[in-house]
Amino acid sequence: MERTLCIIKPDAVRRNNVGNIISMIQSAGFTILGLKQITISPKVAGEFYAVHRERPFYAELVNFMSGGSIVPIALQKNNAVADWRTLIGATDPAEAEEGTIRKLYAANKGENAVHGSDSIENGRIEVAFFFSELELIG
Ligand code: 3AN
Repeated sequence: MERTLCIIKPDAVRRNNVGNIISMIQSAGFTILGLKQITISPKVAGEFYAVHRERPFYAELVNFMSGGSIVPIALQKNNAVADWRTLIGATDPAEAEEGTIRKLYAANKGENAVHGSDSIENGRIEVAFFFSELELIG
């Protein structure tokens, strides 16, 4: 079964939207395999977003993601990666469809409430970045 990684980002945690977002995840039929609230260092945030190392927003992104609590959630579902991307909406909330998580809860392109893996392969890699198999329900 396909896996994808959700991260509820510091902006959404700060605005107390964790419960609302989890409710949307469950209503959409995802199985939550693992979930925790943590803070990460700039080094760990930098590793997670290493693919964006050359992008102009990299330092801002690392600073933002290590600047408050985050809630990584391992999700499972048929077609989990694409269905989660559909539910979260476009990177820029101004372009996100009505009813999507980013339309409802994101402030801007940088502080955009949630993360979603962009491929099946990255879904597996990113779930493993935050969770050991022992932390995931079988
Ligand atoms: P997505 O999160 O929709 O997959 P990506 O992979 O293009 O979007 O970007 C990863 C993260 O980098 C975004 N979630 C966002 O936090 C940040 N980001 C993307 N574009 C910008 C930008 N123009 N300015 C600031 N931050 C950005």
